Amino acid sequence: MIPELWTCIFSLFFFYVHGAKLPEPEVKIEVSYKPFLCHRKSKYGDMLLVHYEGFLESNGTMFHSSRHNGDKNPIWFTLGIREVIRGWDKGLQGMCTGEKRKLTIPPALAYGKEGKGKIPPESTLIFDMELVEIRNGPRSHESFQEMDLNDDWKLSKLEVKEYLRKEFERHGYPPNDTHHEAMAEDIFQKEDEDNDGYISAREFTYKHDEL
Ligand SMILES: *[C@@H]1O[C@H](CO)[C@@H](O)[C@H](O)[C@H]1NC(C)=O
Ligand SMILES: *[C@@H]1O[C@H](CO)[C@@H](O)[C@H](O)[C@H]1NC(C)=O
Ligand SMILES: [Ca+2]
Ligand SMILES: [Ca+2]
Repeated sequence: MIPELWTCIFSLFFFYVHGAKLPEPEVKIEVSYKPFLCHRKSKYGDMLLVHYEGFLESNGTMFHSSRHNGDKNPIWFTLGIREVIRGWDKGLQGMCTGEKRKLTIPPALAYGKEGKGKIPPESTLIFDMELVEIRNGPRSHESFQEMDLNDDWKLSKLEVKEYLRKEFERHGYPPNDTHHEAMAEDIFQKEDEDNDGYISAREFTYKHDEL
């Protein structure tokens, strides 16, 4: 076959594959307050303490406020491991302590086709977020040695769960095995690339700034 024809087929192939691909949904981020001092910015794997108010974009109804609902305390979560909706994982990176952001999150990065509780299917959500505190999370570089209890330069699932348990206790949350198990599973799925049941120091370090 003539080479030009191959080139042509290839171009068409790429045109179709890439042209047909849906654009990755994005979070719209508006910074409403940026503190003057910023010692550290949030990154993948950090534990964040946030206050938030969530609204339906459709009619402005507030469906949750950490300041007014539940125990009225801000909440802790680990950034980037899908502990929360993907819109938070994407929209709360590079944020300073004390910073406030308004996030507009499309349904694909929130509760999607199913919705949840007061949130109808296919809802775009608006969150007013305030970052209260940043701590080293289970995946930050500084944590590796602390997590590696037997100093063999790799992390077992038990070591990761033990660390999560300690982190939760330190923040005044009751340890929750089910929750830690799920978080550890999630971490291993992403980090244990060669599936040997351990996260090596190399695996741990390399995937970091991917998001
Ligand atoms: C806003 O929309 C939600 C979901 O469709 C509905 O439950 C709620 O009653 C609406 N609120 C107002 C004030 O229209
Ligand atoms: C533990 O975590 C799971 C999953 O996150 C949750 O469903 C359950 O209610 C929690 N249990 C307690 C005692 O907090
Ligand atoms: Ca170890
Ligand atoms: Ca491994």
